[in-house]
Amino acid sequence: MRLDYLTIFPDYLAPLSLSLPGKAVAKGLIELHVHDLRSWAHDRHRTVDDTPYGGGAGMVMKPEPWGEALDEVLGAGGPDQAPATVVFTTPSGEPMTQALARELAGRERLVFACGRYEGIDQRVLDHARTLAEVREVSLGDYVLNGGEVAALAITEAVVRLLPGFMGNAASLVEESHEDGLLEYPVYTKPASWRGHDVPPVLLGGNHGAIAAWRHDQAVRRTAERRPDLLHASAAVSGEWAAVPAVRGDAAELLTLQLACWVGEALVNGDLTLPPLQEGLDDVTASLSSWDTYVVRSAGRLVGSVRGRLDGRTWEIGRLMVAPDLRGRGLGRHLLEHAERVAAPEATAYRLFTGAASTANLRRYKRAGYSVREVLDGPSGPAVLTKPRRG
Ligand code: 6GU
Repeated sequence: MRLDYLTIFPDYLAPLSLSLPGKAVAKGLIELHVHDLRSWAHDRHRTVDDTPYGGGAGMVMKPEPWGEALDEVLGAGGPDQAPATVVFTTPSGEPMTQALARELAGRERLVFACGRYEGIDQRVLDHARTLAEVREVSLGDYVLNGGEVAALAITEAVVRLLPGFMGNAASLVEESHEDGLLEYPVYTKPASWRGHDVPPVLLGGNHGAIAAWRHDQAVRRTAERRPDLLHASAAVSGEWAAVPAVRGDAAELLTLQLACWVGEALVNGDLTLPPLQEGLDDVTASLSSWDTYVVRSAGRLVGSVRGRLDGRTWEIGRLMVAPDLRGRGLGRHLLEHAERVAAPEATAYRLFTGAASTANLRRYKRAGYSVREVLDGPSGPAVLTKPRRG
């Protein structure tokens, strides 16, 4: 693997030749190249930044040095080089995770572009996308002065996963982490230290009991420190807040949609229902033509509904609740929310459900809807309406 770094502080990356990446270089697993971005700035002061168009605080990194640097570094491997992935380190990137480390560990070339100031001119990223795969990556929800520390951290997470670096031990350790849970506390000798004792269960040889204790500790820690990692069904609060959906919700919306409509398809004997035919692009596009709302519980998207005006009727659709969280009032809550946010011109609500979806029909009737007609179609969708009051 070849790793390149573009930065205005090459010294900041000196630790790369120490410790872990240094060891990987010595083993011949990786090749490191640190570049000073200013060597592609040609004015007397080797300027790399300028004031932002449109005004605002701070400085923006100019496109020209970045453009030349990327052209040169990406071409450095010769004509039959492996394709590179360019990692722009930025607080507005996707979060760095173990999964992303694993993904990057599979690349043959990584180029780290370390941003400074208020960011890099957007056209640099647009240009880079014409040359290579581009990832914008953040270490977390806090702001550093520049992306160099992030590039170091990402490098360390990636390099330790390279085959041959730590033998198989590393991957085995990774695999044995209980998925999605924080690590349990660990102890070594002595069994008693300054009045603190090692939990007795660890001193006995009962491996089943030890595994159970560790699992319990991992769950407790996760619930305490990272409730967002726990499965929603283990942490459901009953306090639902429907908020407008954003593009980043689309993948989870599609997953929930598929989970919900497979059941509908089976009940109605129709696997051609539109919600089962859609892909990520369709769901993303729908966010522009509908007012879509989502409910999250402990970070997980567990419910959604959408509405839009058709004449003077507020059409409500895609009312969905995660299958494992039904029967807790979330569906009713979402329906009431969809009615509450109807456009002011609306004089009635309308929704559709499969003619054979008796549970849905019962629920909608209880909420004040009546069946207007049953349409022609494999699932004979029923059209229900309800007048708007007040
Ligand atoms: Cl990658 N860069 C900067 N400047 N700040 C950050 C970050 C990256 N990740 C979290 N904060």
